Amino acid sequence: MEPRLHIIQADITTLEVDAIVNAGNSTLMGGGGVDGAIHRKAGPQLLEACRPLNGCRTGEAKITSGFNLPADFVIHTVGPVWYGSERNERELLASCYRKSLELAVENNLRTVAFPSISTGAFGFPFHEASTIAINTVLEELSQHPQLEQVTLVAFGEGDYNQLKKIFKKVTSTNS
Ligand code: AR6
Repeated sequence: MEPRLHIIQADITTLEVDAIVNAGNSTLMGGGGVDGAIHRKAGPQLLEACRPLNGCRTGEAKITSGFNLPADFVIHTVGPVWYGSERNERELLASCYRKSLELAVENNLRTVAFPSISTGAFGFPFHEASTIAINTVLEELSQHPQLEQVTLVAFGEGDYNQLKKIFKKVTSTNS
């Protein structure tokens, strides 16, 4: 078991961590879902901080301050839209988790929380996305001892129960 990987059910905008990850779109100019919730709570300064970033490619990540959020920073990433697995969606999703954590390490951040990237409006199947998220975070934790805690945040109870089950399965297969 990796004690630095946590799974919780929460509204990610309430978490007091060094950085929360936003599942945005390539404009980084806001949207619905978790993106909308993060911008609402952070306040309009977040949009102003995103503007000069000139968007973000799918699978990449960029960082801003967290403004009115309890989190110090927001790491903005863009998950792939699910087209049925033929457009490199799995690799792109893994890249979101990897690049976000690498950016956290570059900025000396130690605690990071992720929503379930791409599983809402972008339609990535939850089970598969969760398996990719867990495996990629475990790989990054093993490479970066300075990361103290990475939290995978499920929004609803159903997602939370599913995520916990997938976590148990993945970690029993890996060990
Ligand atoms: N806290 C934690 N998780 C949340 C929250 C929250 N407050 N709100 C939603 N989720 P989505 P995507 C979960 O659609 O699929 C936006 O318009 C939600 O239950 O937010 O990557 C962007 O601008 C789901 O499991 O992101 C993009 O255009 C997960 O967050 C597009 O949607 C992701 O759902 C990105 O789509």
